[in-house]
Amino acid sequence: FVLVAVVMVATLLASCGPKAPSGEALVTVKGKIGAKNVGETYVLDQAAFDAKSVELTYNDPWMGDGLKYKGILLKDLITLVKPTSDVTTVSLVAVDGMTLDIALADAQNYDLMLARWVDGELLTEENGGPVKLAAPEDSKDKNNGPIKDENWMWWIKSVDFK
Ligand SMILES: Nc1nc2c(c(=O)[nH]1)N[C@H]1C(S)=C(S)[C@@H](COP(=O)(O)O)O[C@H]1N2
Ligand SMILES: [Mo]
Repeated sequence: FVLVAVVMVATLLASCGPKAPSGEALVTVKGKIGAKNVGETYVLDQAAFDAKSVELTYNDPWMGDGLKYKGILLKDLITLVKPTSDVTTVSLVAVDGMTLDIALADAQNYDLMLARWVDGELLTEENGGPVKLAAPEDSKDKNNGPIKDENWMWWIKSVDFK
């Protein structure tokens, strides 16, 4: 009982306490990024996703066609963090070690999304969350684009401009 009481009081205190200045990092952006106010790394937390996300419809090769994914477009992230002029590659890294290199030009030309929601629900670990890659039809290799079905990368933890 004492343990339960201590946990309850601690939970209550934590919920009343001051909010941390920045939430837990969902995705860390790093590498050669140039925006003066950004610094060496740029953290995308839930507040960033709330503020910068757009919703678009994608045909997901694994979860089905016509799904509304909402998240931050890589092209918008590029505008935000301003990679230096020698950057050629946007490298996505997942918690399981999977890495996907995307040409910077492709990231600028297609609506590639760091997706946080599907059909209005936060992504779960089971369906690739907290953040996964969503790719539009015109970027798919069957339409001569750069993205293969297996490039729909789950559990993205960082974006590295190289
Ligand atoms: N992070 C991460 N994303 C990934 C993969 C992976 O191994 N790690 N595999 C890809 C492949 S090859 C497939 S087939 C799909 C579906 O994965 P599943 O077979 O586990 O459902 O996820 C893709 N995204
Ligand atoms: Mo696969």
